[in-house]
Amino acid sequence: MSKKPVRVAVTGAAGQIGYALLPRIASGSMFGPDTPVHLSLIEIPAEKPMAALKGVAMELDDCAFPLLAGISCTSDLKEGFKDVSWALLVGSKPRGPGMERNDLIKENGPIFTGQGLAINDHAAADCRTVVVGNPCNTNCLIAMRNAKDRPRESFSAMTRLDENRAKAQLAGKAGVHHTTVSNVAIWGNHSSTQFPDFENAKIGGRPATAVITDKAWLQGEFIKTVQQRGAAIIAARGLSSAFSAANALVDHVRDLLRPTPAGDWVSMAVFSDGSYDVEEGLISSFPVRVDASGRWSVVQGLPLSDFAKQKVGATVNELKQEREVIRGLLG
Ligand code: NAX
Repeated sequence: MSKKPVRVAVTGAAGQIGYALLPRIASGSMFGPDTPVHLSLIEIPAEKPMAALKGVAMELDDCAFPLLAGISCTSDLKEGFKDVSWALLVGSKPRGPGMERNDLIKENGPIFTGQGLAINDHAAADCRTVVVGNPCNTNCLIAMRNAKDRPRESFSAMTRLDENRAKAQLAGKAGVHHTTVSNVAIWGNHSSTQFPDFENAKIGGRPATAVITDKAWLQGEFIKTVQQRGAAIIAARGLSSAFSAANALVDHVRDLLRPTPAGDWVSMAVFSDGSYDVEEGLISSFPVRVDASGRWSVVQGLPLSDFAKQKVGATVNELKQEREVIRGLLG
């Protein structure tokens, strides 16, 4: 192994997304076939998750992945985030029976206070943090605000699964392969208020609205299907999305590591600079481009109809409400 291994922390590593994600990282899907990785796996300090984590590490050993330089397992945040260049924050508590969304936000918020502080103090100087654990936009806001010495640009939350879901729906309706669908932006919150933007999407290089002329479907069923896809998977499988979420995280990190193909964009939730009237400082999903030096910027000047503006406004309002629930955690 001539290259220095990339150190990657994964929280919630014994969970179901972790189980689908770790072999993808260790086999080279995330950082490429020439880049060795060291996995720093973080779980909560309780017997069951730590035992499960041990089992996951044993399975990783048993794969004998050529790129896997090492594995460490811990519940200590200082140790877990020490010198990592990537902090993938997947772990959080699932919503319990009868629990309201606001209860979940209050329950999970403090996790991201501690993790933000630990990343701030112990991660490598170039560390980039990606939040998956829900509510991921608001958890990302908490982590970013608590990592006071870190650049805000180094934080993002994952809406790539929503983008991929939207692409699959548009391709299915148009009867084409999903690789011909491009320029799909997810706006706002990773929740059932998100706006999957069909107005600026393209299919085979043409406006999606010229290929799919069923406006009622685009404005109705399409949006609802993407917004509710997570719930539909739970209803069908009895468990929430796992390998599709892991796959989207692989896509998200790769999107940050290479220049975005010319003319296209990717969706990720990043801090708002006020673009498109999204309040400055919120973590909102936008169409984003990454340049050759690895810096992202929000794509400017996309036209949004009154319909789209109303949808974006609604999802941004939800982000503001979530921020009020955890305002005390914002450092
Ligand atoms: P699981 O319940 O299978 O696993 C979560 C793991 O996190 C558990 O092993 C638990 O012990 C651990 N954990 C909890 N608190 C922790 C803490 N403070 N530090 C370290 N580990 C901790 O959930 P899974 O299906 O893996 O989903 C993980 C998160 O991803 C959930 O919050 C889920 O809602 C969210 N998702 C986000 C998606 C997105 O697109 N942004 C899509 C998929 C998924 O719903």
